[in-house]
Amino acid sequence: SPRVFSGIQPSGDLHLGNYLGAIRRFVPLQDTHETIYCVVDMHAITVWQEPEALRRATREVAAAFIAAGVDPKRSIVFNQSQVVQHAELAWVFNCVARMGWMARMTQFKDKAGKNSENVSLGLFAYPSLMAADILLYKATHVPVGDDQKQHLELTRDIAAKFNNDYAASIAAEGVGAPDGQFFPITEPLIAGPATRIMSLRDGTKKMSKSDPSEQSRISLLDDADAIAKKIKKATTDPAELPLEVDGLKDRPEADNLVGIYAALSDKTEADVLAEFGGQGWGKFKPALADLAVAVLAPMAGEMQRLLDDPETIDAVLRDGGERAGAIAEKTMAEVRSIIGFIR
Ligand code: AQP
Repeated sequence: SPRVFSGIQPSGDLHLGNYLGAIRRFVPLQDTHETIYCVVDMHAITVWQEPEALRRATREVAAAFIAAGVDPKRSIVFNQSQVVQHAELAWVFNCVARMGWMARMTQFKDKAGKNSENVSLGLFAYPSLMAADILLYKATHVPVGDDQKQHLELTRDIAAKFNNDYAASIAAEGVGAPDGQFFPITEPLIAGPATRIMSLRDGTKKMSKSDPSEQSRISLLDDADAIAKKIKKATTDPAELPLEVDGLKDRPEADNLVGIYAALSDKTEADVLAEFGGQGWGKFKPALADLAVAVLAPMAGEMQRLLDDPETIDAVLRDGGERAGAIAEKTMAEVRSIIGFIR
């Protein structure tokens, strides 16, 4: 049956990009797929996290999932470190993936910057752990933002190489799918108007948790006042909104704000321009702020309510961890025999 896996790092304030690019899309998939949603705390520590902040951020991501409409009874919701098989399979994949594949990853190059001698080894191996997250559950589909496309391609390469390197053993163990493959070649689900939300300060940079400027992102826990202020201050060019979608070309800030409006209102950019084309930012920005508050404020309230009761969140994560662990151990037991590890 089709199975979805996706993860979010507890590495700072969740923002509108995480919501529109990923979390919001988790909800309808519950009707059509078996769904597994993970707070990837082991990914988060590829860069330094204060332990107390990591615990808080882990609960915050789980609360965001639930507040957005993920039902922890229908979906499996857990934090990655509770299921040790993620680390175990990642090691196997470190031995399947090639150095050259990893070295081509643009996210590593962006995050490491000029200082690549001094970042953690984990940051370099990040995509290998991500492949393990997905393939441990033999997930067929992964809803992510556009920035994760390259990592998803690497996941497919790792699955294909493992299937190929161990083809004889997979057949001998009788653990392949009917087509002989052990791991599926996972499809990314990257669609809609908001697959890459850009910074409010710079339309050429993606909105990001790790941007030092809080003005660059709308956080999911921002209050109405903060949301309105950030949108009001968002960088734009001086021209009016265009009448046609074509007119957004080479206007990254305008394109971004119109895209956010479209995504938040479930309309197309063309619909939004039919309403606001020819008008100035003084009209559009307050309308966008009202819309953002209408969508985000109830969710922030629900997140806050959940966060006031951390024991309940931890119990959800523990229950999810047990259910995820059962699936993970089944895959891992097969992987150990395929490789030739004695138990
Ligand atoms: N700006 C974005 N627009 C659309 N989708 C986005 N995602 C992230 N930024 C945007 C999607 O959110 C999911 C979770 O991402 P992550 O926690 O793994 O972190 P990330 O992709 O590295 O994004 P961040 O939030 O910007 O974190 P930092 O600053 O730590 O790198 C993914 O599905 C991602 O595509």
